[in-house]
Amino acid sequence: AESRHWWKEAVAYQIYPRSFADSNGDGIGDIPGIIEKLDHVAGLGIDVIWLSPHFDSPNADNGYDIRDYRKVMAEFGTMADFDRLLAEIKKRGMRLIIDLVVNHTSDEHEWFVESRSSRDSDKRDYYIWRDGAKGVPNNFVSYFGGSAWEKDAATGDYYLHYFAKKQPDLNWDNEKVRTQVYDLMRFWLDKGVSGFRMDVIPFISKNFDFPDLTEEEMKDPGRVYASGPRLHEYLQEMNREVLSKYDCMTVGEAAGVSDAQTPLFVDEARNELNMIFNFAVVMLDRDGWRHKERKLTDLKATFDRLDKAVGMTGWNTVFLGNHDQPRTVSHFGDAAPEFRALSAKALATMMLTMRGTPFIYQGEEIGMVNYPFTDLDQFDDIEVRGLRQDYVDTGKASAEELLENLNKVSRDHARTPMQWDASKNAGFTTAEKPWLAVNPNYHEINAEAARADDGSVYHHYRRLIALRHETPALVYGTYEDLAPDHDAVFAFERRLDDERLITAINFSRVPVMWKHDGLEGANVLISNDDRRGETLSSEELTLLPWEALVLKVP
Ligand code: TEU
Ligand code: CA
Repeated sequence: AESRHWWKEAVAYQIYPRSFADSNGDGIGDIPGIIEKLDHVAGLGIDVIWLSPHFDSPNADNGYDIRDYRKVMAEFGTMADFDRLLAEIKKRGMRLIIDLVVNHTSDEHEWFVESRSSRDSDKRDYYIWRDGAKGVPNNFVSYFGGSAWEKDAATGDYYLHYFAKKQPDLNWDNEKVRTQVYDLMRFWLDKGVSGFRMDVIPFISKNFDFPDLTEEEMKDPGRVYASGPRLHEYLQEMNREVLSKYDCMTVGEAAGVSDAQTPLFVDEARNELNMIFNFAVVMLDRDGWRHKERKLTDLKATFDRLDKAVGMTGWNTVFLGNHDQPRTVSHFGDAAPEFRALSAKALATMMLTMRGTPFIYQGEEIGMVNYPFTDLDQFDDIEVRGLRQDYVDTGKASAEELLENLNKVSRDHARTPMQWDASKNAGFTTAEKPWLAVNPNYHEINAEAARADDGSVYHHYRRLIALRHETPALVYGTYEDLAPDHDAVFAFERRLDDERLITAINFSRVPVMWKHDGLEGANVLISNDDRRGETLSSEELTLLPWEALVLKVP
């Protein structure tokens, strides 16, 4: 049988500190703000909080550009605040994992300041430099626009940055870099954090021949960036040197990782990571920054593929949103007023009964939706600046086309402030203006109202999490798609020994029928309508629009 671990049984909740809660009225979320709101999170039954970067940073990419790994971002508070946050999380029976961003640093990190200062610097080899006299080293592109190579004034040489210019890539082939990273990991683990979410971790090893991307590879450079020759050697070393010495959990953000590569990261026998975030599901309706239609059958096939990819000796995550994605209901459900709460609950039902550790993104538990952007200037994200330069400024796309697509795909949807109550700025801040505008729908959609209403999205999540905690089959059971070809129903079974549960969800606005041997006599454990406690009297099940049931098969 499969190995049992606390991190397989856990339900995680991601906090993006900048947008969570502002305690001192400067318009920016902070650590004391998070502490004030911990009961909201604990009340859901959450086991693990993943905190997006809280480190000292000039914020070129909202903290994913770290200047000092051992210092707390001034806007977020102090190390004493962090220690108090950790203690308050533990007091509530939860754990904390933090973001490990070590593919790159900020260009303001002291290592890079020294590295760029001269070719003879003893930190020169901490980053990836190429002779300026030879021209741009290759055609690698940056995720935030333009070339991945930047010519630096001090020496005239190029350095590599897969993300912004202000995020130079570290050279992991340099043993000193690895030693420094392992040290900083120990620093936080020794403080009592329970592990890491590892930012673009598959990108750390580089092929130093730097061949050009082919036209095909150019469509998804992440595939190449994630295929460096020494990647798994480094992950095994990291595990041996650090992770194996602690009772911790690790989740790698696996941009660019194929199904075939997945077990290399998460197969237990390899001692690398516990699980990865695979982007296949969230990217199904994307073609670069352009939005495209997605069919339910493709969504189901993708979940099935990912489950088979990890098999019974590896482990997966289940997530529909994070700080880089549009809001979950807008993305996978139906944000129209009559279906918003219903479809948010349907998605929660899917996520929390699936195989893999579920990650809920802040605001998802109250069914927050995308922000109605009307102008490109309303976006804050550095990614949008890159797209404007690469597409609008060059005439490759119109501003209207970019805006229309960003209204579906932009990362800023997830970054608008958390909606706490119906007071000004949704109770996020007492400042006149938060760092990013609050969604105008906060009078209706907010945490206070959700907690007060037993029929809310919040309480639906709470019930599902409780069910998952008391049902081993929902954690350790096998996963089987029962209706892969149905174009409106997602139905799957989780089975462990004699325990069988079936999730059935209608992904449409009209009633649908689904027939399956074994439904008769099944008991409704969870319903997003009012069928809890019902016993099905037939093998035929009619599901109302966006209806979602969890059934126990006798
Ligand atoms: O994201 C890396 C990544 O591959 C993406 O999801 C990326 O943000 C997206 O392709 C851009 O559209 C991680 C972080 O989650 C993200 O916030 C950072 O900007 C990025 O790394 C750089 O650290
Ligand atoms: Ca603040």
